[in-house]
Amino acid sequence: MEKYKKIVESFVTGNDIHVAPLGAGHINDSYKVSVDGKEFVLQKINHAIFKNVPELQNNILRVTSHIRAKLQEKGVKDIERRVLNLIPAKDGKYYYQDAGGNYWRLMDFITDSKSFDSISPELAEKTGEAFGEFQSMLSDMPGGPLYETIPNFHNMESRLETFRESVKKNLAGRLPEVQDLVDEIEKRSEEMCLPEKLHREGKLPKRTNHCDTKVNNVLFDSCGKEVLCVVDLDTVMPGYVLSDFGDFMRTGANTGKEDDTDLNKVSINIPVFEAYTKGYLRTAKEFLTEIEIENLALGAKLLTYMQTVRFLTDYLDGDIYYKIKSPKHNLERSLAQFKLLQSMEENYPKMQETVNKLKNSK
Ligand code: GN1
Ligand code: MG
Repeated sequence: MEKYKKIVESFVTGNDIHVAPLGAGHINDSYKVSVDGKEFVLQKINHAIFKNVPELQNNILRVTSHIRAKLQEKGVKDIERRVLNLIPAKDGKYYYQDAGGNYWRLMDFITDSKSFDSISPELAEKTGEAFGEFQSMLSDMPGGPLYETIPNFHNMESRLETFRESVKKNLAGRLPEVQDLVDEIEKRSEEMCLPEKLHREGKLPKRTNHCDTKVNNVLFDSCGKEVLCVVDLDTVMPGYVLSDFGDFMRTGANTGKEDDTDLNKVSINIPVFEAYTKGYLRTAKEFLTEIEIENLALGAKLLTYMQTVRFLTDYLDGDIYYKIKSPKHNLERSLAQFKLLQSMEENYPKMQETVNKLKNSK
């Protein structure tokens, strides 16, 4: 507790400081802080994953400043609840590095808000609109492309390269146990690298993406009716829109859990797929090209495949990236993602039909 107080005091001054754990992300550690009654979010940035913290924080500053300016232009009220607000440290930097080398940041806590961990079609539609609007607001951000906070984050070719290295090294000796899944991954590798190929051919653009489009990264007002803002901006960086679309489907349009051990529960939730697509296209369609729209459904398969690969890579490496809750957690996650992928493969014609049907509706 004393340790946290000192960190908080490198940003703000106060007499009565309280710190309590907040949320359950896989990567950073978050705390809710109160300083003389005013609430903040304090985060320890996972420096092993986000290697360049000054660039990371600069990205977030650029994104939030641009969105804030847009909202001001539109005359939106209540701006402090509509976009994250980073608090500078007393030395003017947007992060603080403690004596142990850890990096910290402070933000205003968004009051009277809630996020959802479960989904309904109605919620999916609002979330789709929110992420479409987010991409749309950032489509004219000046200053050139953002820094890639994790290089090649959603690049399937690069993820496969890393995966193949891990298979070769077999550091944790787990390869025999997962050989079947490795084979299934390899069978699909060409199809899943199509977006990289289209990009090289100049057909698929990179835009500013969120790169972690889970439903719980959208804050709603306390009644859960209206979207306030998109949060978790660490991975906002250049990418293909199909990635953001696909990562929502991977996380939201699943009838089971990301790490479900009962694979019978895991399948694509078609009503949620349809509702998100409707909301997303409503706000994003004006800036999307035909080829981007045509490849949205592929994005859902791709991100599910990518996560199958990422969890399995970590299992093969001996669990060094994701926090785990049990020894086989990464394998269970990978198998559950693969089951979801198979369900998407079965439903692929229906998914494409849905995108086609909705691209011309209002
Ligand atoms: C990580 O920490 P969290 O839940 O926001 C990961 C995502 C994965 C996700 C899997 C920086 O996100 O890419 O899709 O876990 N973030 C990073 O649940 O690797
Ligand atoms: Mg995240």
